[in-house]
Amino acid sequence: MDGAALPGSTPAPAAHAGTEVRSTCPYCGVGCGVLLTADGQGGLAVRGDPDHPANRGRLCSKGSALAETVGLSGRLRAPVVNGAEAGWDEALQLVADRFRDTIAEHGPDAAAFYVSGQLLTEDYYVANKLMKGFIGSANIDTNSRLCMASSVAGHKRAFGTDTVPGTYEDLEQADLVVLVGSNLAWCHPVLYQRLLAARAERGTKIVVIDPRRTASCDQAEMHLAIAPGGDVPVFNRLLARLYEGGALDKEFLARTNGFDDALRAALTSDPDLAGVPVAQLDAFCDLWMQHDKVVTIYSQGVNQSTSGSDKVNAILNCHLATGRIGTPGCGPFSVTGQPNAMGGREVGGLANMLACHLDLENPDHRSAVREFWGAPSVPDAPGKKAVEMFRAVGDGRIKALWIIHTNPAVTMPDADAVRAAIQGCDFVVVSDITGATDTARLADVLLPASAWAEKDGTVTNSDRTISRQRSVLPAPGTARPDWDILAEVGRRMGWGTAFDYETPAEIFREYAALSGITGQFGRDFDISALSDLDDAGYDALSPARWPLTPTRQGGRFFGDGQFFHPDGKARFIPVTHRPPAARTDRRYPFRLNTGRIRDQWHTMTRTALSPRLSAHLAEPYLDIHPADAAELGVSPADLVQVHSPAGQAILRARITDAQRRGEVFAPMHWTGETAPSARIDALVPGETDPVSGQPESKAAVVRVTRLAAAWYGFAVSSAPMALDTPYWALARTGAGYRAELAGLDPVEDWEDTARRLLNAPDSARAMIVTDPGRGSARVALFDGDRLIGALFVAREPVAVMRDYLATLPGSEEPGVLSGRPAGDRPDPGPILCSCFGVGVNTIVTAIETQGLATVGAIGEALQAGTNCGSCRPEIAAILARVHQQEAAE
Ligand SMILES: Nc1nc2c(c(=O)[nH]1)N[C@H]1C(S)=C(S)[C@@H](COP(=O)(O)OP(=O)(O)OC[C@H]3O[C@@H](n4cnc5c(=O)[nH]c(N)nc54)[C@H](O)[C@@H]3O)O[C@H]1N2
Ligand SMILES: Nc1nc2c(c(=O)[nH]1)N[C@H]1C(S)=C(S)[C@@H](COP(=O)(O)OP(=O)(O)OC[C@H]3O[C@@H](n4cnc5c(=O)[nH]c(N)nc54)[C@H](O)[C@@H]3O)O[C@H]1N2
Ligand code: SF4
Ligand SMILES: [Mo]
Repeated sequence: MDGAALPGSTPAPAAHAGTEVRSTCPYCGVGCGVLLTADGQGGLAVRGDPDHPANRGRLCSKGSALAETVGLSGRLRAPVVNGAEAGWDEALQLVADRFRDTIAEHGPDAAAFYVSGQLLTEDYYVANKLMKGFIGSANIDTNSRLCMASSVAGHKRAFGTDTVPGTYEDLEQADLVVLVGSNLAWCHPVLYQRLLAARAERGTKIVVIDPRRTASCDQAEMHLAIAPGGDVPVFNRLLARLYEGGALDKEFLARTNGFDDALRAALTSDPDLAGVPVAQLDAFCDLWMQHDKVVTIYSQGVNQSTSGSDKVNAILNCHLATGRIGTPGCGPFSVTGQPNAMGGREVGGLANMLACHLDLENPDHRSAVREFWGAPSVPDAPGKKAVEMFRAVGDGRIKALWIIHTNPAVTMPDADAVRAAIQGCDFVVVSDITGATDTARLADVLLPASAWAEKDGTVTNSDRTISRQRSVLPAPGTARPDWDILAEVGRRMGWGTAFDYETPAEIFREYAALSGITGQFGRDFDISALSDLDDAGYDALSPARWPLTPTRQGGRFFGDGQFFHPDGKARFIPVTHRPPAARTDRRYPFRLNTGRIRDQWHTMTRTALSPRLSAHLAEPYLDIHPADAAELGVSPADLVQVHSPAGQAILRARITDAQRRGEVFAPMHWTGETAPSARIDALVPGETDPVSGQPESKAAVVRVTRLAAAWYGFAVSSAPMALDTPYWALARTGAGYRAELAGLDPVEDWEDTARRLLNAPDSARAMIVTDPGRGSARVALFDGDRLIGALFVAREPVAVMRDYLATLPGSEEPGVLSGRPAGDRPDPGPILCSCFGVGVNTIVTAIETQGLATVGAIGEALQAGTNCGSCRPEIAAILARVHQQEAAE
C-alpha cells in the first residue's frame, strides 16, 4: 500500500516517479480528478483527469497551480513539544497521557477534538470513533459547523436525512439555475464552467441572489441584490406565487407533510423585507414558473446565517411544492465547500451526528454502532458545537483540545477571543503540515502531518462521488498521515484492538461495513458494496457515487417521493424572516459581509506559496460603495480602519458599486502570518443559528474610518521580510516577496528602516532618494550589483508599478528607484489571468487599441482566460466597463 505507515514509522516514499497517478484536488468540494506525475526530486506535474466525472480534464486556477504548492520549505518535519523538537514516541505518549488524565480527573467532556472537512474520510472516521466510541464524549466538532451545518439541519428537517438529492449533471440539464449566496465562478469554478458550457448549448438562464454583484453575475439573466439575510422573504414570495399561479405539483404534495403551515407562513411573509423591489421578485418567480427544470444552488450566503436552517428550508419548500427534486435537471443543490465536507458528514464528524448518517439521539442507532465498534459506550447527547466548544475552552470547562487540519484562531468568529481561549487552555495539540499558522503557534504539542499527494485515502464531493487521493511524494522528515497519528493515540490510550489499523484500506473497509447497518435502519448512506474491497481494489478504486449497495449504485434521491422520515414523507417547514442578529446603529452603521477570493484557499497556508496565485489579489481589502466612500472621505487605495463590537482590522479600501450602500465586503483569507491587522474574523461576533449552531460569518456590524497613516509603503525583496509596522501585508512573488505597509508615526531614518524591514545584512549597499518636503523616500539595497530589495514610501498610497518591481529582486537593475521600467514599457497592471500572467492594463489597452469585442477575442490576442478559464468573468467585466466608457464618450 502506498503511503501506509506502520505504527511509529515514516510512510514509505511512494515509488511512482515518472508515472501518472490519478488523484483528487485537495481544495474545493467540486472534487476534480487530477493526474499527478512526480519527478523523483520532490517536484510534481499536475493536469486535469480527463476521465474524472466531476471535471473531465478541467481545472481552475488553484488546481492548475497545485505543483507550486507542494514544496517542503516551511513544512513541519518532526513533532514539537513545548517549543522543542521531539520524537514521536515522546509526543504521542504525552498526548495519550494528558487526554487520559484529563478524562480521569474531569470526565470525558473535558476533552475535545476540533477537526476539518479537509480530513480524508479515513482520518475523520478514526477521529470520530476515538472520541464518540472510546473517550466517551461527543465533543468532536468540525469546521463544517462554520460551513455546512445549516444545510445538514435543513436537509434533516425536510428529508429525514442529510441527503443531497441531485448530481452535477442536473446543472447541465436545467433550464434555470439559481445561485443563492454562492459565488460559483470563484468558489466552484469548474462547476461554473460546466454550467456555462451547458448554457452555450441550451441557453440555460442564470439568476444570482446575492447582496453583492460578484463574478458569478457575469452571464446572469437577473441579479437580485437582496438585503443581507433577505433570502427567506424571497423564497416565501416564490412559494406564495407558485400557489397563486397554480404551479404546485399536487401528486408530489401527497408525498409530503406540513404544506398548509408553510404556505400560510409564505402568504403572510412581507416581500419588502427581501430588500429589492417586489416587481423584481415577481420577475424571478415568473422565471421559475416558465421553466420546469430548475436547480437552486446554494452555499455560504445561505448557510452562514442565524437563520441559515430556515433559509435552506425556504428553498427546499419551493422544490418540494413543485416536485422539482431528484429528477434530471431539477433540485435544490447545496454545494459543499471543502474537499471532504460531504465525507465528514457521512462519518458523523459533527458533534450531533453519529457515523453513517445515524442519529446520536436514537438508542437503536447508538447501540448498533457501539456493538459494531466494540466500544464501551456511545454518548446519548450531542457534544459541543464549534462556537460553544471554544467558549468552553475559554472558560476552562474543556481542558484538553486536539485541533486537526484547521486554523480556528483565524477562521472562527470572535477570532481574538478564540485565540486567547486556545492560548489559555491547559493542553492543546495541533496537527498541521506547517508550524507557521496562528493556531499552530499556540500548541503545546505540534504534530507534523503528511500533506496532500503524500497520503492515501478517500474524499466525497458535492454530488456524493467518492474519489481516491493517492500518494506520489514522500512526506518530509517523519511526518505521518492524520489517521495514523490518531490511531496510535487510540492504542496508547489503551484501545489496542479498536485502533489496530495499518493501512487506510482497512479503515475504509470497516467504515463501508458499518454503513451496511444504516441500510438496515432504512437510511440513505450505504456503501456496503465496498466493504469487501481488498487492498488492490482500494488502490484501484474509481470515482463512484453513493449509495453503493449490492442493489443500488449512485443516482438521485427523492424523485420517487420516498423520503427518510418514519412515514416516508417529506416535511415542509414554515419559515418567517429574521434579520441578522447584529443590528446596525449609529456606532456601527455598516453591515460587514465576508467571503472568498478566486485564487486563495482559506488561511492561505498552501495557495500563498504560489506566486501566480498570490498575484491576483495581493492584499486584504474592504469593498465600499462609492457614495459611502465619499461620505467617509475615503479615496481609492486609502487604508481604512474597521471596528466592530468584537474587534478591529485595517484594510485597503476598494471603491465599487458592486456593493450595496451601507454594506462592505472583506475577504476571509489573511492571518497573523500574512497581514496581522486584517484577521477578519476578529470582527465577526459568535452569533449562531438556533437549529444548526452555524455562526453568522457574513453579517457583522462595523464602523469604517480612514486610517490616519503618517506614511504608506510598498516593498519588494528576495528574502523573507521582517515586518513590524502597524499595517503590513505580505505576498510571494516569483522573485521573492512583496509587501504593502503603513505607519502611524513619522519615520526619521528611512535607510535604517529599510534595512530592518527588508532583513538586509549590514554589508548591503544602499541607494536612496528622498523628498522630505513631500514626505517620500525610496531606498534600494544591493548585495554587490544584485538587488536585495527596495522600499518605496510616501504620505499618500504609493504609486509605483508593483508587478514590475516585484520581478526585480535578485537581478541587477540600477534603475529600480524610478519605480517603473526604463523607456516606455507599459505597466501591465494587477495580474488578472494567473495562468499566463496577463494584467488588467494590458487587457484594457488591447480592447481599446485592437477593438476586441469578446472574451474569446481577448483570449486569442493575449492568451488571457484560455487555460483554466477562472478569470473569464473578470475579463468580461472589464470588457463591459470599457465598452460602457466608450459609449459614454
Ligand atoms: N477560491 C476559493 N474557492 C473556495 C474556497 C476558498 O477558500 N477559495 N473555499 C471553499 C469552501 S470551504 C466553501 S464553504 C465554499 C464557499 O463558496 P461560496 O459560498 O460561494 O463563497 P463565499 O464567498 O463565502 O460566499 C458566497 C456569497 O454569499 C454572499 N452573501 C452574503 N450574505 C448573503 C445573504 O444574506 N444572502 C445571500 N443570498 N447571499 C449572501 C456573499 O456576498 C458571497 O458572494 O468555497 C469553496 N471554494
Ligand atoms: N468570516 C468568515 N469566516 C469563515 C468563513 C467565511 O466565509 N467568512 N468560512 C468558514 C468556512 S466555510 C470554512 S470551511 C472555514 C475554513 O477555515 P480553516 O479550516 O480554519 O482554514 P484552512 O486554511 O483551510 O485550515 C486548514 C489547516 O490545515 C492545514 N493542513 C493542510 N493539509 C493538512 C493535512 O494533510 N493534515 C493536517 N493535519 N493539516 C493540514 C493547513 O496548513 C491549515 O493550517 O472558515 C470559516 N470561517
Ligand atoms: S474547481 Fe478548482 S479547486 Fe475545486 S476541485 Fe476543481 S481544480 Fe480543485
Ligand atoms: Mo467551507
